[in-house]
Amino acid sequence: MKRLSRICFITGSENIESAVPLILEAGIRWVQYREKNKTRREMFFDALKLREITRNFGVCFIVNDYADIALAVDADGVHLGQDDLPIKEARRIMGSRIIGISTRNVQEAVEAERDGADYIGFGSIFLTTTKEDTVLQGLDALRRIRQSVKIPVVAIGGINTDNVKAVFDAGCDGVAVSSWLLRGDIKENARRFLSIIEEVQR
Ligand code: TZP
Ligand code: MG
Repeated sequence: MKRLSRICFITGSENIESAVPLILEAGIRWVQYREKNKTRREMFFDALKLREITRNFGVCFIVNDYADIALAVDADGVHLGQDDLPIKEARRIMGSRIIGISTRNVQEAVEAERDGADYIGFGSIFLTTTKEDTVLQGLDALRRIRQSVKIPVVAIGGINTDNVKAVFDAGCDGVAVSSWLLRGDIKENARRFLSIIEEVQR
């Protein structure tokens, strides 16, 4: 099993190039490039820059939605949604790179594991404004997902330094965070997250 970090930073739509180095300087070792409003070509160039930055820090870099862009920039993997390329097809072109997939219920989680996903994303755990078409799942649903699969479960949606302990206590292997890391002092936010996660894991 490829080893995943406990926290993934999901890029926001602004300040990508300035935010990511701060996040990485603070010690976060996993970045997902997520963009919903740009052209595929613009995304390719963003991803290329982020690949360079993440490579310089020696950290994991995943591209959301698009396996072609992930491969074109030599990313470590791709994160798929339920409407993206099926996992089995993605596996054929991604080889041993990481494939993650967003899931919304036990059935999707079990299918993802059966089809060879390396990890599943599950959310939204809490209220979030980052994604509009998301279902509020809560911690009990996260516990049920945890019990339904063996592959790592990465919780997402509305996670902050006040609730992250409860999320790990519900059994997830990692968390994916965007908006909370990006408001105010990015580096300090990332440090706070990491120190709480370290405490929780002890
Ligand atoms: N799915 C649910 S929330 C989210 C995705 C991809 C983005 C991250 O959410 P947040 O609340 O900004 O950390
Ligand atoms: Mg997607």
